[in-house]
Amino acid sequence: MSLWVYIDGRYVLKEEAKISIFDHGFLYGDGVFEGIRAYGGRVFKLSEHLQRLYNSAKAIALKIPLKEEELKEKVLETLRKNNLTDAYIRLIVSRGEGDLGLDPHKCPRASVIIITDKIKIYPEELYKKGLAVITASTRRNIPSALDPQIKSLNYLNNILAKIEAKLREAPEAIMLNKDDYVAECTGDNIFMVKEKILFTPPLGVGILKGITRDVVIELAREENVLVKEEPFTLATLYGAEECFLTGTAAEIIPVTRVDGRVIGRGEPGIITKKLIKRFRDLTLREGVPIY
Ligand code: PXG
Repeated sequence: MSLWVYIDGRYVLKEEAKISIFDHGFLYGDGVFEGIRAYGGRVFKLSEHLQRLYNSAKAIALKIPLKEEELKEKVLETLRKNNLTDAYIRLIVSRGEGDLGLDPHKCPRASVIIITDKIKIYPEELYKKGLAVITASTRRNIPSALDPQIKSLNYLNNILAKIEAKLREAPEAIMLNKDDYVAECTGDNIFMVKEKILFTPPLGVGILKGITRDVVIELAREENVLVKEEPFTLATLYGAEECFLTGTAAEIIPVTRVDGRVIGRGEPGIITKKLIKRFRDLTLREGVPIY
């Protein structure tokens, strides 16, 4: 099946979709992005993702050359053009073409790219068994240098941690912040359950404010689970009863081992399983209709 990609107001076939080697997104990672999902003909949390994209762009003083409402329509149009109802959507806004210098003022026009494709996710078996993750030695960027709340095209910090995971044959890596607190994984937020309380690191630890994280906090509260956004260390996590990761691609995925330590009984916990079910129900009920 041929896929159409939206680039700056035009649709081109995936094979012909190209950007300039002078684009500062390519030269410097100067740009922002979002990863979004569509389930059963509806785009999940589209406004929230667009809001975060515009906020990330604002933080790097990048003007998106489309109004939010227009961009939303383009996302839906791209999905329709590709006949997709269940999809992964990658929205990219790069600084655009400039010269070889850093100066963003030499890039007159930001580029907007929308890629939609079938989703590639973890095999269902891992949702039943849980992941065995490791802790990376690479620390999460300090917010005063590059705030993790900006979803920028510069993901080298996360990629370095992902390389560590792969070298140790783990699917994901936990990243700590510079003060030794658990921050997040390379592309997912992290939660743990202790004494029936659901804990997740607060934004101040230096993490991305995940949209799935927000949904999970809300669902847990609806289930009368006490949720605390509090910093915790690795030693505390090793003693958790349950642990899971959240992200647009992974949704909610259980973690059953951390650095070789078995979490709880070594299988997905009760609260985790309940949240997975509630989350899946929600994705099928809510969202912006494509048609
Ligand atoms: N933390 C980081 C650092 C992320 O990049 C999340 C948490 C989860 O956020 P959402 O809003 O998705 O719940 C992300 C998500 C992928 C992929 O394809 C995901 C992300 C970035 C790059 C690739 O799995 N971001």
